[in-house]
Amino acid sequence: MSQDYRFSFGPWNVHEGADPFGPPVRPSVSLGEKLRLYKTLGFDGVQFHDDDAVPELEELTPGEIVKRAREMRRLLHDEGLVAEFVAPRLWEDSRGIDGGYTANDPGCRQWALERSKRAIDIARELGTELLVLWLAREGTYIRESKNPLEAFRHLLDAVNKLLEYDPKIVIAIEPKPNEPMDQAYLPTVGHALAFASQTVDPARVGVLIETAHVILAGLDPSDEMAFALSMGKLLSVHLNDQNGLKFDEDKSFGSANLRAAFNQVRVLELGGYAATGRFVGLDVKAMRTQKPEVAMRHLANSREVFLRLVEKVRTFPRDLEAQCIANRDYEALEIAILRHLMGLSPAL
Ligand code: XUL
Ligand code: MN
Repeated sequence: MSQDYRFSFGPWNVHEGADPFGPPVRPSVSLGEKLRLYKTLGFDGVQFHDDDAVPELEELTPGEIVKRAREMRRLLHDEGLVAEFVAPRLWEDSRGIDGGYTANDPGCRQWALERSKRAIDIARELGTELLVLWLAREGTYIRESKNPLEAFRHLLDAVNKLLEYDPKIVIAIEPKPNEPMDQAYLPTVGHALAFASQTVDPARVGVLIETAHVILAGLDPSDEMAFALSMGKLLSVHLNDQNGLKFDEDKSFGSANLRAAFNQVRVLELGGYAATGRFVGLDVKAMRTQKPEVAMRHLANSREVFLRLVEKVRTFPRDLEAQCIANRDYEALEIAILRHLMGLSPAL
């Protein structure tokens, strides 16, 4: 079973524990040390921001960036790891304050495009064709600050230019409805896929779906995943959990709503996700209270929950399910699922 799925996470998932209200509480872990953790935690894929792979890339020429990325690939190879994707980090630089692709300042928009091209260069050198766009600041704090029709045109223009820059690159949009912005321009999977259909090459644009982001949009993560899977558009996932409508919590997978986690796994199983060879990505944060030596267990725990839920999906009795559905007795189906999740016999 664990051989069916490949798992990935990003180096930002092992972190110092700072939050908006308090400083770091754990020492920094170097990228080299983080990479050594992957295999021991059961992970084979690394998700990169562009500057995770090539630190301080704004100080480097395109040629130097390519050279550093090549060195990173060797490091990955030595650890038996592969890069899953690269994501341009447009939201930390001062030129991204008003958004990148949708900034009002044309100079900032140009910067965002060039930075994204460098991210594609890095992806190419790391041996992956997947570019993830979490459109962090592409939205507004107040609606009147941008002409949204122009903003959508700028967004489409930027994505088209990236598709044209590298004919092999595949773009996964990671929708999120809010945070850091009051309102994001592509808040849901539906928005992202409608947008994808308008690009110069819709076949190369899909989505990365994060559990917490979908919950923040008031939607059901398993339905969003099924929607994308039904169109062959689910390029990656960021499994985690979220306890209601508050800040983006990135809790361990299944920790807030085990049944919703079961349903996400069920949909990935129904949609044949494992056979696509795509990674099961975890985007989970350790609690700030964790001591340094156990501040990576949330990753192994999330993977364990995923694999145990695969087992739960596969062992739920199909005849009982069919019988409940034929009788339209969904109360019976529900209690059977709950018993199964509680480790009891579903038929009792
Ligand atoms: C933000 C988020 C990011 C992206 C990668 O909420 O989920 O971590 O997944 O930049
Ligand atoms: Mn994410």
